[in-house]
Formats: sequence, structure tokens, C-alpha cells
Amino acid sequence: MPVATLLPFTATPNRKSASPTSFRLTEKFILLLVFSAFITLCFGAIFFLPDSSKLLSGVFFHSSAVETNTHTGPDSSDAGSAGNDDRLLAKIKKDHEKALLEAKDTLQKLPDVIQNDILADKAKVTKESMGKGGKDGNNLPFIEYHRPPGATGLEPQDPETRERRAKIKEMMKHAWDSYKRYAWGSNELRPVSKHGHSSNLFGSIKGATIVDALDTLYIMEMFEEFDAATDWVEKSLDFNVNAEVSVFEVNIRFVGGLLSAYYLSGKEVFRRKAVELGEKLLPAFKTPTGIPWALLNLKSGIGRNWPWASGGSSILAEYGTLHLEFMHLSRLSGNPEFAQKVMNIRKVLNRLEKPQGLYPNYLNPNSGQWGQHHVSVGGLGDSFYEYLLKAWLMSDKTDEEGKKMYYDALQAIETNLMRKSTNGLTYIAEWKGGLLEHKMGHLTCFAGGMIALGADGAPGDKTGHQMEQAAEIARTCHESYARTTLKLGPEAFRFDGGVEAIATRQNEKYFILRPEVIETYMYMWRFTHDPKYREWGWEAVQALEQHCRVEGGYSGVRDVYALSPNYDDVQQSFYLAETLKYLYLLFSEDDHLPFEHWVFNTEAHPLPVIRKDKTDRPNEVE
Ligand code: DMJ
Repeated sequence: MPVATLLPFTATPNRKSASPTSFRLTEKFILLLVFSAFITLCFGAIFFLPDSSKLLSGVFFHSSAVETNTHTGPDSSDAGSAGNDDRLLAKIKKDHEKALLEAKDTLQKLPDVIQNDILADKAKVTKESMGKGGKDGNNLPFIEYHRPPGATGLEPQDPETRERRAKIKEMMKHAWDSYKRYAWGSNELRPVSKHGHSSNLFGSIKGATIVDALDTLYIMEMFEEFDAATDWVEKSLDFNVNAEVSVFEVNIRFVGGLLSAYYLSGKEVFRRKAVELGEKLLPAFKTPTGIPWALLNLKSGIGRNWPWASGGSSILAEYGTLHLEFMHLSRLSGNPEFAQKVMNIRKVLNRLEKPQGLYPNYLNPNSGQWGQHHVSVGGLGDSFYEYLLKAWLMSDKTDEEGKKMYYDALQAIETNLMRKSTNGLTYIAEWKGGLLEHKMGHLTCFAGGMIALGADGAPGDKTGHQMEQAAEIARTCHESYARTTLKLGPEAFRFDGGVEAIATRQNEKYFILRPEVIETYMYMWRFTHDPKYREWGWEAVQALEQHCRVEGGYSGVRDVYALSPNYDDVQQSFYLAETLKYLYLLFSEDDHLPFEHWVFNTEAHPLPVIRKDKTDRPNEVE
């Protein structure tokens, strides 16, 4: 029978003009009755038939449960199926209660504990899914992650300090939000013209500000922003570029930033990216001596040195500032090559004769000979000394070679470069072939913090002496700020021609949001708790707010002696990585990133101490 004939309102050849109104009343009544009986039947089937869901699943999915039921069918009485239902109900109720209890448990845990649980579970799954070699899909060995102590810190006790710290977090938010709004994905922000800025230091690698800021966001507990940055790293950070980069800058900002982000958060993506980038930097070491090139094309692996560097030399502060990151890369990748490369640099340096015990800034990577005899604890030399000391500290004080090199170098610096001005300001001059230039760079001001950090381990009872030196350098650098109109420090200041701690050359009067002076205040505060260091830091905050803050972020200024700021229109990535981080830590409690567990790379990225013996300190990096 065609289906159409069963339907009452379907037109047929005999009833061409038939319409619903043409039914008689009795016909209508019967139709209504049939229809309502049909509807009742359907509802009955849904609500009143026993176990209809099983029936349906049996029909559509042939579930084994239905098959079992079917087999037991003839013997199963009503009482039996009621018993089954009771048991089923009881089980559902029990499961439900268990889930509720678990959820309650989870809600009572601190976010940090929950995150650790998730990471531990993830690590377990990763480990289980690994092959015999214990390597993951990226050929990285399995590492059980334990967050080192002090990744985040408690609120400061004192209300004024708490308020000041909150202010610095607000500054970070302004810098970050502005970058996100106007320059997301670019290396840096132009805060006045409100667009992206790309320095050629990073070739065509993008996102320097994102990677440099990751750990600051984490430390300040700006987790929403941290997650957005992580997402960008996951999806967009790309090192497959056919471009020349500065090996040093990429190492301290990108490798350092990624390593810190990994150690703070435990997210594997950062370890993977750090190792991937580290591997791309390895061809820079293909020189006759193993002293790396300053510049490297990441695609071709071809390196060269800065054309302005004396006799084609590599730069001390560049090849000497790879050690911390490369030691961690070996640890995280299982590849000893990274550590071997940086240990070889030491070997080359230790074979060379050093003029007055000093390390010249230039070294030719082909001949292994010094270039011009220029020595500086500021630009071109600075972080080499820093990394000798920190290599020793980061090795849990086992790297005796690094220790000796640092304290010997510091002695040579004290003898040959450190001087006192007529009015009693201690400064570190620059050395050019035996002659002193009585100038100190803003960059050199980091030395106050470095000397304080190393004072405790100083040989021959020199701890007190080195702490005094560090305090004097901090005072001199503070003077370099205090003696300007804008209360921000010049790029370099001089102690000659009747001036002290003042820039005399126009091209040395700029301030580009650098961190070194604040970095020294932070170390001095931690070691002495002298309130003046917090006061000096707060002076800097006020000056930054007054003269560098603009609607679109923070800008450097061209002349700190001018009556009002002339902006350079760059928000440097190190402003977020270093300046704001050191300010925040200056107003934090000491157990936030404690020095016994962390060392800061030269871009202020904290790296954990590598413990010689895991057993007595189980919660740290092995
Ligand atoms: C940073 O990139 C690092 O601190 C580096 O060691 C020197 N200069 C800048 C900040 O001034």
C-alpha cells in the first residue's frame, strides 16, 4: 500500500478539491481518537516500558550488556530485575558521592598544589607513553619536573611595601597591555607612535618582548597574561628563519627566557623550544678555536663577527655570556655538547696571557689571540665576569675553576680599574692599553650587585671589604641619577674635567630604561636590609612614572639633563624582563626567588641551582 493513501489530507484523484473542512463531524472524531491513542502509546513506550534505554542501545549499538540481558531473559523474574535496578541505583549513588568528595578535595587545594598535581599526572602519562630510551617525541629525555622553591612569593608584611609592590605590578600591566595592544608578536613596542619595532639583533625571530616577559608575568602572578604568552610561544614562536642573529642577545633573552619559563611553570613547550633554539646556535662555535662568532645565520649556519670589532674579534661579554644557559641546555636535553662548547671557551681563555690579570674585550676566534687591549666592566666586558661568579653559584659551588677565575679577575679589576673621585665616589674606569678612561657606564653599575653577591665566598677574609665596595658602587650609581634633572641615569658618566658622576658628552646623556642600577639596589637590599635601597628604588619608580610613562607604554628618553623628556619611542624588552622584575623583587620578601636556590642570568631570567646531591634537597633540579 502506498504510504500516501494512509494520510487523511493527501489529495487523491477522486477528491481533487477535498480540504480538511470537508470531513464530516464523525470522521473528524474518529480521526482524533486514533491520533490521541497513537500519541498515548508513544509516551507510554518512553516512560513506562522497563529499561527502554537498554532496549534502544541494544537495537542501535548491539551492546554486550543487552546481549547478557537477553541471554538471562527467560529466567529473570520481575523481582530479579528490580534487584538489579536497586544495585545499579546504589552504584550510581556511590559513584556520585565519590565524585563529589573528589571535587571538594580539589577545591580545597591551593592553585599551586593543583597545578603541581596536574603536572605530576602529565609527567606520569608522558613517562608511561615513552619508549625504552626514555625519550619523548622530540627526542628529549624524560625529566621529572619539581618546581624549585620561591617561584612566587607571599605579600610583603609592611603595608607601604605592599602598596609599592602593587604599583610596580600595575606598571608591568601597563607595559604589557600596551605591547599586546599595539605590537603583539613584534619584538618590541614603539610606545609613542604605537606600533611594533624590530631590532636586527634578533634577525627575523619575532616576539622578543613576549619571551623576555614570560617569567616576570609568572613571578608577578599575572597568570592570564602568562597563558596568552605561552599560547603565542606554542603557536607562533618560530626559529626556522633565514636571517642573521646576535648569538649573545638571542641566548640571554630567548634561551634564557624560555628556560626560566620552563623552570617556573613546568610547561614542556618551553623546554622543547629552548633546546630547539640552542641547537640552532651550535654552528656559531665552528671556528678554529671554538670561540663562537657574534653573528649567525640560523638557516645556513654561517657565522661572522661584528664588522666594527677590532681585527675581526669576538667580544668577551658575548662569548663569555653563554655558560649558564648552555649548562642548563645540556641538562634538559641530555646532550653534553652544549656544556662542552662553553667549557672549551674557558680552556682557551686559561691558556692566554692576561695583561695585568685583565681580560681584554676582543679575542680573535681564528688565531685565539687578543685584539686591542681594551678592558671594561661595562659594555663589551660586563656579563663575562658575572657569569664566572654565577657559574660557580649555579653549580652548587662545585665549579672551582669558575670561582677562581672570578675572584682573580675581580682582584685585577680592583687594582687596575677601581678608583675614588676627589669627593669620595668609588667608580670603575675603563682601561685602554694601560691608560685609564675615567668614565663609568650605566651598564657597569650592575657590578655593585655582582660584588655583593660574591662577597660571601670571597677568599682571604675579604667579605666585608667587598660588601663595602659594592655599597660604594651603589652610592655612585645613585648619584649618577640624583645629579640629573629627570632623576634617571645617563648612559655613561665621567670623573674628569672637574665633574663627578655626570655625563659630559651629548651622546652619553640618554636613558633607555636600563635595569643595572636597580639590579644593584635589589642585591644590596637583600644582603643588608638597609632601607635606603628601597627608597632609591622608589625614587626611580617615580621618575619612570613621571618621565617615561606615556599612554602607549614606557619610552626611553634622549637627555636626562633636559627640563622635559624627549622620547626615543622604544620600550625595550629588557624593561619588562629586568627593570620591572628587579623593582618588584626589591619590594618583595627575601624568600621570593631566594638566592640559595636561584641565579639570575644577565637578562634577569632566574635559573635554578643545579644540585650536586639530589638526596638532601629533593625538591630541586637534579
Ligand atoms: C640587557 O640585555 C642585559 O642586562 C645585558 O647583559 C646588558 N644590557 C641589557 C640591559 O641594559
